[in-house]
Amino acid sequence: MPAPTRREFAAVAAASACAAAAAEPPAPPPARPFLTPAAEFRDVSRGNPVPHTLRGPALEAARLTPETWRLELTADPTVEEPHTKQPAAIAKPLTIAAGTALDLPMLLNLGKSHQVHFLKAMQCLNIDTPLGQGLWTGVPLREVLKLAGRMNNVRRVFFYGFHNNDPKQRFQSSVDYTHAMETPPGELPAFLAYRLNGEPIPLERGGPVRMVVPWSYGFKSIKWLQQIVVTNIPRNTDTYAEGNNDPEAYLKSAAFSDRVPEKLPADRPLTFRGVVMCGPSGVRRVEFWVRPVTADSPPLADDSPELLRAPWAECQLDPQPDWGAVMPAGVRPQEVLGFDRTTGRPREWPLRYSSAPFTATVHGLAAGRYEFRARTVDLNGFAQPEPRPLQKTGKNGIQVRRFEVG
Ligand SMILES: Nc1nc2c(c(=O)[nH]1)N[C@H]1C(S)=C(S)[C@@H](COP(=O)(O)O)O[C@H]1N2
Ligand SMILES: [Mo]
Repeated sequence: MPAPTRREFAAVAAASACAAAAAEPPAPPPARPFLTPAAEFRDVSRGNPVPHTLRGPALEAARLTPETWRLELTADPTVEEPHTKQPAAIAKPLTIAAGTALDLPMLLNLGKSHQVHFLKAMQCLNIDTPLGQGLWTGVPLREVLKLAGRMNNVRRVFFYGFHNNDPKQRFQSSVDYTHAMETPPGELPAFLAYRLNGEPIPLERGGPVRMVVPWSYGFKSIKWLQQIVVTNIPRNTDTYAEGNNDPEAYLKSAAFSDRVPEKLPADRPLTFRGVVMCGPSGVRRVEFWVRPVTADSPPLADDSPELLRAPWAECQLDPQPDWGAVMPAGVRPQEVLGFDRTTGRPREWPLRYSSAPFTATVHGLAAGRYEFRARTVDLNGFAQPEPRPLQKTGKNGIQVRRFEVG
């Protein structure tokens, strides 16, 4: 068991804070910063050695310093029957050998006319709670693809980052050509990020340059990005698919409740916390249910009749933060995608692809054992884990927090 973090004990801290107050408890203070400091993201990195452990000359040889970083953009020569009869072709490949690879000053220069900012919570498809939430800044992938000039026979865009010379260690992902090039209004583009929370992306988070695919789970947001390969292979060949994951899954809306101490005090309001992740289906509300149990109550499945008929009650989303204070210096809220150009407020809340904290305050629980659950109801009216209960398309099982009162 890892050591409990500050956040895991937030529920009890909030509960005692409420106990100190007289009648109706005030909203407890936020238990997590709205933007996760870059060093506090949970890390999911493959490789031996993991790229962010490289130092000095090894780091330079890996081209992972701002000065040595290069991005190559090439065409995949693969043909394979029956689906790929002609290989992809581009007019102007960007390669280290020809001295045409993109370097960081060139990418930052492209940012002068095409820079985008937005909030995204990074979530691993196989881990329930988001790893962290950041304000990411960079250049849309389409602007980088345009540098290659005219393209032919391109149906997908593969990309991968630094890995050592063992091809088995390559961690590759992709998007289709249409998603790379044409962002529907109101949607967010895949982009090459070079800043996180207003600072250069640290090596640990995949800097100098990381791909960020807003609508997807973390596996498409390739760290230490160095290669983009356009291809005429129409299939998804993402490395993550080898783990039986659906590599085209987009983020699910889901509520994730914080851990709860085993014992909670009686005779006072109890405040439970969590974070809601907002996928493209949106979040109509977050609900909770406290179920009395005995020590040997069997687990309840997410689709059991008792759970589906339960008296779920509404959770409170925390008030939106002070956007001027949350944004790093130099980033105005009105410039952030998803925010209104004039008011500087998010156009929807929770904001698509980001996460927001919620609380549930429970009064008058008698001594005994209980389970706490929280779930989302999306804008279609589907209650978590519907409409995609398959966990390999994104983790959205309903968490069960057992505790004892008194
Ligand atoms: N190059 C590279 N990029 C990668 C990975 C990796 O192992 N290597 N892991 C991916 C996965 S599965 C996840 S969930 C996220 C995690 O991002 P984080 O470590 O910044 O939290 O990075 C993604 N990008
Ligand atoms: Mo992941």
